[in-house]
Amino acid sequence: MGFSIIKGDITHQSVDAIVNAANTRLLGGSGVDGAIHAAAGPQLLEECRTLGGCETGKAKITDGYLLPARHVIHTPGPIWHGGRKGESLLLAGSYRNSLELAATWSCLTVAFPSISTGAYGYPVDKAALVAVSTILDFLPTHPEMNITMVCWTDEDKAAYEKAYKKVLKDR
Ligand code: AR6
Repeated sequence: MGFSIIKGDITHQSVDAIVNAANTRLLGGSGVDGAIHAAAGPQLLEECRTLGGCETGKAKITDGYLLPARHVIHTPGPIWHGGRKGESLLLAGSYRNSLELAATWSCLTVAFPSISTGAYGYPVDKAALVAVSTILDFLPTHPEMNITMVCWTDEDKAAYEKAYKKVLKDR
């Protein structure tokens, strides 16, 4: 089963699909969304305009244009409101729906950023547990896929590694 955690820039990943931590309008933004649109070029926004937005926790796919990645899977993660507004289920939905869309499009290599933990304020330790357990639940039914968490900082990478160890230990 392929799961790894690295530090890096998701716009540099040569994979079948990178995932974008988008918003429900799917028309770009700051953070990783801004970086992906900047690297993909203006055609990405043109295609996004045809999609009609996306619900929180769901996912839509586009071409990767000038990116080394073949596709971009856009998913709006939840905004953190303290943890009692269904945030964890919505965040799990973002990971699971992105992975199911990737599988539908025969993507074997998929790279995720740390969805919702920037502008959307989801505490990274909590988000990492949701992300890792959702990915590890998905992988046994898709053993051909390789999934990478691409963390922007050393702190984020440490949080995902810690979550990975905890999820493995608790299974
Ligand atoms: N590669 C990998 N990770 C990155 C990169 C990069 N190039 N750039 C930033 N990150 P955020 P969110 C990390 O705020 O919390 C946007 O405006 C970053 O350090 O990008 O889901 C959207 O349009 C953080 O760990 O996404 C939405 O409106 C992680 O990516 C809103 O922000 C996610 O931070 C979404 O907020």
